[in-house]
Amino acid sequence: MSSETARRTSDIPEQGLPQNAIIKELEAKLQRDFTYSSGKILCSMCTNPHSFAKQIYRNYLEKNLGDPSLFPASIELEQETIRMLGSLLSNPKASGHIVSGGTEANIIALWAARNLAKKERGEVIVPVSAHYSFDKASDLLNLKLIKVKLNRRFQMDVKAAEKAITSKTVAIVGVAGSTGLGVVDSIRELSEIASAHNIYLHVDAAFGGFVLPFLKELGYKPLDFDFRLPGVCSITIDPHKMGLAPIPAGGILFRDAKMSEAISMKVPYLTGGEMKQSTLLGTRSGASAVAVWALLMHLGRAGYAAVVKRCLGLTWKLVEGIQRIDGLDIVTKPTLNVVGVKSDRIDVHLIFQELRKHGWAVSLFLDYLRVVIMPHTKPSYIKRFLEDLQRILENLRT
Ligand code: 0PR
Repeated sequence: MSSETARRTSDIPEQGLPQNAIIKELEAKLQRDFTYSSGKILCSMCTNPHSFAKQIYRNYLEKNLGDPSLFPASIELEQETIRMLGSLLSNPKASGHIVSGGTEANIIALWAARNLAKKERGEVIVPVSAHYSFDKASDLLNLKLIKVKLNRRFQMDVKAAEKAITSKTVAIVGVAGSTGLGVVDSIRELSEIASAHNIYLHVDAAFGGFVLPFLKELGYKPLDFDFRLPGVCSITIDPHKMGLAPIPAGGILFRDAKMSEAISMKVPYLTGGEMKQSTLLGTRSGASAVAVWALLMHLGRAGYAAVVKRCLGLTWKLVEGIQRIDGLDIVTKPTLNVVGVKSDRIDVHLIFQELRKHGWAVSLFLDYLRVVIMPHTKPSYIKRFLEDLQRILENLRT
């Protein structure tokens, strides 16, 4: 037995090991993980970050946005990044932060909405398709989630949402790119309702935020979802999903700074004197924000549009392929690069298990499989996936 295998995994070595030995051990230990480059990951809303963003991220690992007095230039870059994201979402004056991800962004949005509303035992109206980060947020913030059914197109039922409004409502949440099917709720109608009742509207575009702004120029039907709609108060948009940035990088944008003021805390003792913080985390990655800034500058709008064009093109190839396989169909026509796959003949759990045996990672929802076509997906992977699916279906049918 080698000394490595003899070591208990709970032991910190008494004497440090040479770096090469550790690197070798890590390579061996991490081999079981999936890799984006294998082409087998079809379930993730994250991707292999852009190489330039990785390089920039590595260069600035020591930056801490939690201490603006030490890193004022990094904070300035974070704020420039927010303004660029704001202009992508039709409001260059938006305020906000690069945060750890969609979960933190959604928590921050509801935190602000709750504080602004100043209501006892507040309620938040969400579609049943909302990401589970809203369950976390409601638990943390002592808010009750009112889950509203979907219409036939898997969008939040707007009439049901309006009916759910009470004197306790502190916010309505619309999803622009749902986790399961990539569906975009009718944010325009939600905006009208929210404005009419003077209620905070948050849009979760964690996934759709880097896709929807490009639909029009790519010849797809554009969908309103952003600050152009007057009722929209805040938007989650995640650079570490379709933004190609290294994890962790989420984004929370508020229509104006007054909204985020509702959650700002005074931090009196830092080097630069009294500071205000309006994020959940204290110490937080400056490298993340700088990498997003650098990537926005490097890819530009055209670069992101090209990424979206490729993903959507491949999505449609996948859809055509799925529809050609006897026994399979799509759940709904995709708006974004997310496809729900269902079967009226074979239990999707069985298909999921067979795909897993073939090394494919897709997501298993209650009665459908989710495939996400991210920038790491190549046409050859889709071709192989469809071939395997076809064979799996044939075998399961016999
Ligand atoms: N909002 C929406 C609409 C989401 O889909 C997600 C995550 C979040 C918020 C939360 O974002 P964070 O995970 O950044 O906090 N959606 C993915 C999902 O649940 C997250 C994911 C990503 C899961 C990669 C698996 C994976 O491999 O499917």
